[in-house]
Amino acid sequence: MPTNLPAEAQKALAKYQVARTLQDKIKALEEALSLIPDHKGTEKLRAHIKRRIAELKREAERRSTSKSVRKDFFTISKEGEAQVVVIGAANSGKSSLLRMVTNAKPLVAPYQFSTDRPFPGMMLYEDVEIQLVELPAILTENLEETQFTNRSLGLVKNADGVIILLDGLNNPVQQLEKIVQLLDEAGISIKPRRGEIILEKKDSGGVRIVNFGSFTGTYKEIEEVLKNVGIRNVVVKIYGESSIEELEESIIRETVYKKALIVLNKIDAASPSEVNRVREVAGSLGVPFISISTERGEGLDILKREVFKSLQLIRVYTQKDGVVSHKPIVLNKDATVRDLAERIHKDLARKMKYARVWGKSVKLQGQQVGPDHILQDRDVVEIYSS
Ligand SMILES: Nc1nc2c(ncn2[C@@H]2O[C@H](COP(=O)(O)OP(=O)(O)OP(=O)(O)O)[C@@H](O)[C@H]2O)c(=O)[nH]1
Ligand SMILES: [Mg+2]
Repeated sequence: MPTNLPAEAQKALAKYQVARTLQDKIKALEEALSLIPDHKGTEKLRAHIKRRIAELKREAERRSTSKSVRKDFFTISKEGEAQVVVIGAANSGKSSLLRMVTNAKPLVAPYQFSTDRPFPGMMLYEDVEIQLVELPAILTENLEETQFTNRSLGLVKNADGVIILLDGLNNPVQQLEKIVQLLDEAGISIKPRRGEIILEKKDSGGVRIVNFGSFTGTYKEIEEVLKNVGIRNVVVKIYGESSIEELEESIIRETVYKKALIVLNKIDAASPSEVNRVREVAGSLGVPFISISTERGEGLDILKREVFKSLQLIRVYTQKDGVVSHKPIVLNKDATVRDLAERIHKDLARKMKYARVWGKSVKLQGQQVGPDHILQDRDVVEIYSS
């Protein structure tokens, strides 16, 4: 953020920090935008502000429509180990996909909006249950927004992962670009994040910086930027590889990062050169890409595996008196033996003395480990407690 912003613009950004309602936030940001001169040095900040305004306007719209619709229609409670939503343009084959890989039987039809409410189904990947939820189309066949766009995007925020399902017969590159833009305007990023700065505002204590990663600028710059927008008491937590850009982003926007998979459907009829172009765009976003045909059943096993992989989960099997459980306990990647013990029983983590582990995370099979030992997919663990 340029440190030499006009005083009036700084004031408007400070106003944004304390604004309570959506309308006040939009007003403050619009005011700031009109006061920030447009040149190279302010380009990124202006872009962040514009996106945040779009995001707030969407949120306002979503709130006004969801009042008139019965809420329970549009919420799906999570079941299984994770919830993955399937989004896309009308007729891209979302219902067809659910029919092929889950136990659900939504209506498949050649006309658009045949699905007009979220539709859940359970997918079994090996021994893990993952819930897939088809969301009503966020784009029409002409790639324009639909009556469902805002509400469907609202559900993406709450999910553990998202499948972007593209219709291979309907300008898939353009579809992908529009969907990424819609997500972005809803404050959702599917790009793997490089770094992140979290701001925890306080009532006193000044600016405190805690660095868990690396920062490409100076702490003085951070303090300057925060002062400019009227944030005086805050704990700044730096993760990963962060720069002033991540700081700006956290001041202006509240981006949520979602694990995503880009899936192109209808490869039985799509043009191979177009498939390759989508692959390239997905690659440039850093998001995994696969192509499938729900009609011919092609690529569906790969899809299941990639969904599981993208969620970054591990399965751990507990052993008791030499007997290994059939059902895994599913944990986040990098989970420790302590996390496993806590999941089994609150007291077990406290009472645990040591564990024995078989699998990829140990050199010696049956190795004795402590609570901080990091587990890997398919480990078998026996916990010994006092
Ligand atoms: N050629 C081809 N057609 C497909 C494939 N998958 C789905 N379709 C066709 O695409 C049309 C739409 O399929 P749906 O599964 O209903 O699509 P949807 O995304 O759920 O549509 P809405 O819920 O209306 O947004 C149907 O006519 C399907 O037969 C495929 O792999 N190849
Ligand atoms: Mg459908």
